[in-house]
Amino acid sequence: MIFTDRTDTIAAVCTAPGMGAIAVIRISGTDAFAITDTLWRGKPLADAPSHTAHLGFITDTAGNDIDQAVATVFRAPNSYTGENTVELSCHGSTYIQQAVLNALVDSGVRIALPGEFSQRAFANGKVDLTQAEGIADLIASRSAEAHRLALSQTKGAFSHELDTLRQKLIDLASLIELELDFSEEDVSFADRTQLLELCEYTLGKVTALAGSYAQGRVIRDGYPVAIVGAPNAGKSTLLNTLVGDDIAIVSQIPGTTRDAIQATTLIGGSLFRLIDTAGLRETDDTVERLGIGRTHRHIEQASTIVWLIDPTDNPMRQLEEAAGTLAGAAAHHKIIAVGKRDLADTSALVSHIKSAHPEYTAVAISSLDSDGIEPLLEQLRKIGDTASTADVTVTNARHYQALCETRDALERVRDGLESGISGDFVAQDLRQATAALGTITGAVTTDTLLATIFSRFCVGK
Ligand SMILES: Nc1nc2c(ncn2[C@@H]2O[C@H](COP(=O)(O)OP(=O)(O)OP(=O)(O)O)[C@@H](O)[C@H]2O)c(=O)[nH]1
Ligand SMILES: [Mg+2]
Repeated sequence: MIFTDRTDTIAAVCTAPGMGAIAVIRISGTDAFAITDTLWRGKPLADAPSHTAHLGFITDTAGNDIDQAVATVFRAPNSYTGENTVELSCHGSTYIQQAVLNALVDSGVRIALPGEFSQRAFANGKVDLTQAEGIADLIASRSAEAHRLALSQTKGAFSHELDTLRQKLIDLASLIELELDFSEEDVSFADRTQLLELCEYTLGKVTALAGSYAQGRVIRDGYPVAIVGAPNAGKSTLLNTLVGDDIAIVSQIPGTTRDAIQATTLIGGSLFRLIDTAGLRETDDTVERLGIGRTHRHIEQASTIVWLIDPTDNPMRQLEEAAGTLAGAAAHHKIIAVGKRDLADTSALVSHIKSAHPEYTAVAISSLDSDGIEPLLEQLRKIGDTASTADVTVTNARHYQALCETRDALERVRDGLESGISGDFVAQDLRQATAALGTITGAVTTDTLLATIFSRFCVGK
């Protein structure tokens, strides 16, 4: 899907699908005022100054009133898209929304494709690609941190950082190209040590940005927390209590959970991706063994492991297994939670874990209510608080990929400069680095790339 026609006038419902108190329909394009006026019973919008709101009636093409509405007028270029725009706030019945859209289509507008308003904003120079993507991320943000990063991206913090880097690469390239132009005269304009320094500096910045993606992805998708332990330890009950919903099946039968069950929840303003797993034990059951295999994968991959111990069923044996497996796990945070504290005195066990295994955090909980899991929540909040405070953290897979391409090309430039290879080759790698970096903000772009990016946006944005 490639949007090549930018001359027509488009419209879409911008508010969430379904019924609401108010629905907003956005109309954007050169003829936005003229077309809406044919359906507008009120002061002509074509004469209205920009950024003014007007009460009137929206009608069908036969002149029958559909709804009383407020029309907000934005005149090009001072609108989101950079085009003439009307935002109709009408009552949010699904019937009204559809009737207004139908009337608009009958009067000559086209229904906007997903992301088409944002694509027009980009084409008209209102935002660059990272800012447009930041707007989509802002709409999708589910935690305070994801919201903060998306907002900073819409304000242009990331674009600014990239533009500075790109300018450095262009400076570097022009020095090398100058040297190439005069190579026959055996003149060396570019001091290779200076070039190398500039290259190392940019490479360091690009590598750090690419490196921030691991954290950025976690912020966007949630901190992965694997809840593991013996069958019947209470893992699924813990997941349900943490999420505040009855997501996983709970029963007294050991081996109830077969497959990993994931749910996201906000804890202390941070998003967590909780993974309830199949209980660890020796078994001949084929399906259960497959589930246990998945548990081991989650133990390897999760950044946080909560190992739940049932104090009523030989806890020392469970602790031995927990300590052995956790020792080999790469997770940053390893928590041993003694569960069912409402059923047993857990204080001696917790003290023992703290002294025998100071490398792990030990807590005692009961999953019967949210008060009982407070000691675990406190630990998870601390993990959320360690989140990046940097304004520029890469959260988008496309940006990460482009940064990796830039980094790889720059590494070739550095190696080339160090080994003193011909400027032609260095210049070629440098051009690649600059082009890859340029795709992030949209300084270098293709129709296919744009179509891929904007088609992922929601309708009406
Ligand atoms: N009293 C009490 N009972 C609990 C607690 N947590 C879980 N249980 C009970 O322990 C039993 C097993 O709970 P589950 O949550 O299904 O245990 P699980 O670890 O998911 O078990 P598998 O899926 O078989 O690995 C159920 O009867 C729960 O009601 C708790 O904190 N206190
Ligand atoms: Mg379970």
